Amino acid sequence: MSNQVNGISKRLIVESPNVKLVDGVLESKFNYRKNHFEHRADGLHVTPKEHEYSFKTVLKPRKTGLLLVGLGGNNGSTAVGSIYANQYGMTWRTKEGSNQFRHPNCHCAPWLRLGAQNQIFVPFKDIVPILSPNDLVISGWDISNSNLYDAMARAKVFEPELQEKLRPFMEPIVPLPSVYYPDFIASNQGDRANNVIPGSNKLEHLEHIRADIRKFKQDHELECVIVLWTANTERYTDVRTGLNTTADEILKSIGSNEYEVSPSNIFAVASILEGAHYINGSPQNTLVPGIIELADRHNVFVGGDDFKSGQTKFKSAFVDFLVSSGLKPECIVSYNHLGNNDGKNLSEARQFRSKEISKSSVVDDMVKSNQILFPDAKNPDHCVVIKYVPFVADSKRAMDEYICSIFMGGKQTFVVHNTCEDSLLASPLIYDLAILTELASRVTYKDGDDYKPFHSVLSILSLLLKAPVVPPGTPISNAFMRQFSTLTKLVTALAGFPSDTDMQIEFFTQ
Ligand code: NAI
Ligand code: DG6
Repeated sequence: MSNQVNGISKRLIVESPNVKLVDGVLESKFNYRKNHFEHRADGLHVTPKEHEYSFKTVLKPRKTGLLLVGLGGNNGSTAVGSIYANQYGMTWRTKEGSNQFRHPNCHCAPWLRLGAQNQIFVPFKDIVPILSPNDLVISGWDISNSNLYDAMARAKVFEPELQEKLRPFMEPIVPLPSVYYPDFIASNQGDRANNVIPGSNKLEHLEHIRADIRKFKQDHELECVIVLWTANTERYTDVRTGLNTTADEILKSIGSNEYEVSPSNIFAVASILEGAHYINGSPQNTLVPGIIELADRHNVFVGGDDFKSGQTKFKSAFVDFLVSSGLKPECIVSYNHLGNNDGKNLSEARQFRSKEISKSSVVDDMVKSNQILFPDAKNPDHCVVIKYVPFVADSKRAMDEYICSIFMGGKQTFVVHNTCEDSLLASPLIYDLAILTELASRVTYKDGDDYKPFHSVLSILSLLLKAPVVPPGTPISNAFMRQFSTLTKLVTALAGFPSDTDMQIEFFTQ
């Protein structure tokens, strides 16, 4: 495993009896320390506990295909274009200077600070091997038949010079026809839907998508396929007994053409039945209990919901900081305006409601985590506004006001303004979600007798998602640094060494 630091090649060599390499499989042992707390009549009892986990990680990443639902959208075309730009080392100029060439900056999958003392940063890929975005074979579906050159031009994300350099790669790509049930996305999307699988029989639609996945896998000789929804935000579907609360119910509902089965339900079920992992990058409640049970039955990962890209990512770090430092958030008001097709779709009430739920849920765990600041567990007033303003296109503006109660009844107000091309924030999350899912598919763990895969609801993806779906009965973690820590500690555990604690005891004891 090698790593470039300041141009010097470094190898990460783990010197520990807790790790060995056997036939391409890294076997590691990890001592998980977690205190046990119990409220009793005489007080809060704490018992330090240790639990040994063993991991096996197949080191060689699998040949992986990524199928995007919504391939021709802003995120889809940006994700594909940026991979070509990276693969071919493309450079381009902007109006800021004819000699200032830009290049892809593709630092996907985060890096890790390994050593507190020496500030040693190492990319994930040098701790356990992971795919590069360049390795992903990408295809997908869209209800719009625009080729990806036209889609990229429509998205207005890349500079014109880059668009022209990408043209020979993007123009030949036309998304596969998709499933379109107009009631699930905004009515203003109707004029885009010219690439639709005919008919209205949901079972036939399911079989069509399953055949697409099988063909993709065979054509490219793939070992792993991931289907990721980056299509329009849908309205919520009903969740009720008889419809979708068990695996058998959702299969039966597709067979009987139930109205409430959404296009994203069809994609999720098709993926699971084909052994492809399914990730929901949008906020709708695709991952109903029946789909989760089906994923479990087929040993397939599902993850969601809704990419955590800009305003919410900041919020999930900032509110945690406020609560941790004793400032009590009382009121959070988050305005957004954007002019891309996502904004247009969200301008209708039911699609906005899906997004409002995912954007608002992101402070829940921080409130619940601190009964001193929030004794009644009442969330701050939290208002989310999204407006469609075509002129700003993909350059989303997000404005937040946070008001906190502080010392002696005072108030502290923070105002944040964030402007960025939305798709430049979301596209790297698409790769990271795929790369981490593929990594998870190579890991098994043992805390008893037998090695098992992770739970089919892949909650380690939470870092990248606004409203993480977690295994039934487990807590949701929204706070950014907590989520980051889960992931980074897992990666070092797989490699056979525990992350440093950040106590820095050596500096105040010498
Ligand atoms: P977009 O509107 O540009 O792209 C969505 C694409 O999906 C369109 O090309 C549309 O024709 C297609 N589509 C709609 N229904 C479909 C179906 N049933 N099958 C196949 N294709 C279908 O939107 P954008 O900006 O790419 O965002 C995609 C999704 O990601 C949205 O739901 C958005 O809310 C979500 N998201 C975006 C973030 C960002 O930062 N850009 C962050 C968080 C979530
Ligand atoms: C308005 O916020 C439109 C949304 O689709 C967002 O742009 C997207 O979900 C990103 O949200 P955030 O809160 O992570 O910036």
